[in-house]
Amino acid sequence: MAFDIEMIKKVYSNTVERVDAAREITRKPLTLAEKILYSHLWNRDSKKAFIRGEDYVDFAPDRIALQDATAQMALLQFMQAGKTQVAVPTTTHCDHLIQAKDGASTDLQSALNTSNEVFNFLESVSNKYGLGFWKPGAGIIHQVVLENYAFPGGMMIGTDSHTVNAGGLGMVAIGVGGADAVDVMAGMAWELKFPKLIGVKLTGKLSGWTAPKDVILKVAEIVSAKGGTGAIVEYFGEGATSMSCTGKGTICNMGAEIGATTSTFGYDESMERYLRATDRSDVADAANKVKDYLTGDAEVYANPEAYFDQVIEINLSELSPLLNGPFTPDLSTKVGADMREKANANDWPLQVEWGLIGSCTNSSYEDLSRASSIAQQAIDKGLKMKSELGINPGSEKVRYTADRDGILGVFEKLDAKIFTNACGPCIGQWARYSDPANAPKNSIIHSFNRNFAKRADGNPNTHAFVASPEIVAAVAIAGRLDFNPMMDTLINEDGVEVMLDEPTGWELPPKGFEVKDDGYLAPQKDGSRVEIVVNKESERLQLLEPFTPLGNTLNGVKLLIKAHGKCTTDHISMAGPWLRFRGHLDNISNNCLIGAVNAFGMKTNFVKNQITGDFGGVPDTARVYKAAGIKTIVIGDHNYGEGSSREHAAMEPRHLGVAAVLVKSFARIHETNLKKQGMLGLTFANEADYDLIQEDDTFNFIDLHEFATNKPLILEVVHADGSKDTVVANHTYNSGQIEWYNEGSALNLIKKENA
Ligand code: MIC
Ligand code: SF4
Repeated sequence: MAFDIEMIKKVYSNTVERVDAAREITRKPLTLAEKILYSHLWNRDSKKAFIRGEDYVDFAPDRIALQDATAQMALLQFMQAGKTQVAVPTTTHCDHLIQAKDGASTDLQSALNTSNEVFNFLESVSNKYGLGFWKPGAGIIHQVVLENYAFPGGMMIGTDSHTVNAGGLGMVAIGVGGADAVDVMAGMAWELKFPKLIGVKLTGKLSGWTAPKDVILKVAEIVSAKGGTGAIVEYFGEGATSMSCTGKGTICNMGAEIGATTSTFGYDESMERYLRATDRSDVADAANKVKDYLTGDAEVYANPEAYFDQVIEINLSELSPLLNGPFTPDLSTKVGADMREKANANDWPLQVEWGLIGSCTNSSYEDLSRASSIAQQAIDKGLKMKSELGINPGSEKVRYTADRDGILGVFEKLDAKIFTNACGPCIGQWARYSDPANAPKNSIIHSFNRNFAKRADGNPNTHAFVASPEIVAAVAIAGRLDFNPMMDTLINEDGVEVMLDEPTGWELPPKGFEVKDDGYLAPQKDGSRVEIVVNKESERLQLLEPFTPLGNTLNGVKLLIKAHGKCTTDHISMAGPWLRFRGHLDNISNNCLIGAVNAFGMKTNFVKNQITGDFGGVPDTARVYKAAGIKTIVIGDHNYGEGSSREHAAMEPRHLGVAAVLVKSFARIHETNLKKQGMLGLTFANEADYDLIQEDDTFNFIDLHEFATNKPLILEVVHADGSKDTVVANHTYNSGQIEWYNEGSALNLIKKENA
């Protein structure tokens, strides 16, 4: 069985008891987010009312999900923790390591050929330690989780930033680094700073061309890519209940793009319908019995300003379809004339080469059916597609059902490529060019979530715009970025002017979901005899060596790179072709920070080696320092480490001898990842000090021997001419996290405690 109803019933009986208790402790009505948080406290007897944005709190999540690209490192760490079974239900999903090239039938086979070693490793580790395993081709982690495991009022963590997608089914689902997941798999608590709360009141109703995607594209415009940092976003109001469950999933999914800890919606009829359609009537029945506990209190929604830290109101009836991009998901433009103007002013190519529909963000049955209603019109109205079209369904269940119902057939008639049920073009696994670095400037439009430079196809000149699946279909038909389907006409093959009608579709398949083989493998009851083999010669997998503590005297630390501007996890540890090394720390370290722009010279992967005076790539230079026993520091701008949960972005610098990362501000998951690996993640107390840092600087940590909570660290920065500056560096380490630093990593501490 894919889910455990008894476990869910237990969660619900806890919820009732603990929510009532929390109301007394906090002496106020509760938001949904608070209900879920308070009912998942590790310490069941806690009587504390937590301070949002301040208190570190231990939680007990109900589930864990891992995906192939992050699971390798997570499981390599778990194998060191000395446990025989995972303590909490966990699943592994194979979705990232599959290229999109010619279409599912050949692409899946070639992924199996090239990555078999890794898939076998993940399968045998899952089997040994009691994790459920979803085979390559079964689907994208977040869609599979929504269909099988997510449940209203539950708490889960996942080693992927879009774990938040499960908020669409009323969960608090949070993306974490692998080391966090290891804690929970090993039976320990999971720690999070008690989040702030943002309420989004949705009034009105979506209609015509607007879709749930436009809601989150609008929210991103309002709050920006870091506006949700440290907060849970809770959606409510008539507009919320009027949307489908999977539409809510889309909105929560892209909460990662505003840096939110997670997003969620209260339990409602759309969720009930979705649970019943996905074979989980027993979960719906159980949820119905405790309905009031699975949504925010009425007083909260009636007077949100009194209970949320920030309130945003969006009238869905006034929303218009948006395109966000290029290069950042929070740059919003209305379809049509506004886009034409902006594109012309910024020299964005108006011609659109590709439209891509799918990914974990927008690949529900509803998404595919609405997009196909537009595609069907191209056929009916004699329009020739001006852009190419690609589809990556989110799961085998959706794919099989959409195929049965003729939805995929519509796309196929338009020569669309149906890629594997996997991430593919969303994560640089799109074999679009033979030489992406020298590929031409172009525009594409997709229904995914991220559009950082090089993200989809490795081409720095690809301008990617994010939109709803129905807008992607329309723009792909027109082939123009500035097409406004609500106003513009198109000329068909017979020279006749035609217009596209509004999209129509099905929230859920009228004939129900169906699937032949969903791709799930249950683990053995007793995995003790399962052997895990990691070949010493392997270039894909490498057993981990514990990191050595950095110690309390750090002097003579050299600047490795001062990153200029946006530095996401894609800049720090690129995906695409590098995904193949996710289980081999030394090999993947060769991509360390190669996408970051060096503030000196404004080039990528070109930094000064202070020992030799030569210039070279970041990883090579770091290796020279490491060999010489010299520690290094990375300097960064705002929202450093935004994007992915990949802990490689912390482990690689750690492996290459970086001791500290000092930035204007961090994205949450990345900051935790640095702490977990026993490094210093610091922020400038005075942001302007960023400008003091010179290319030849050396850093001395004056008072690291007094490293303590709530006490900034003082750094002496010695410039090449001998002059000095003092920089005050803030940090958010609590005493447990300082211990991780002292031990060399959180894992070292677990091992010590288990020894
Ligand atoms: C992504 O969307 O960037 C990824 C790839 O899914 C990552 C995880 C990873 O880097 O493996 C994420 O979002 O956390
Ligand atoms: Fe996969 Fe893209 Fe979703 Fe990440 S965002 S899980 S790469 S589909």
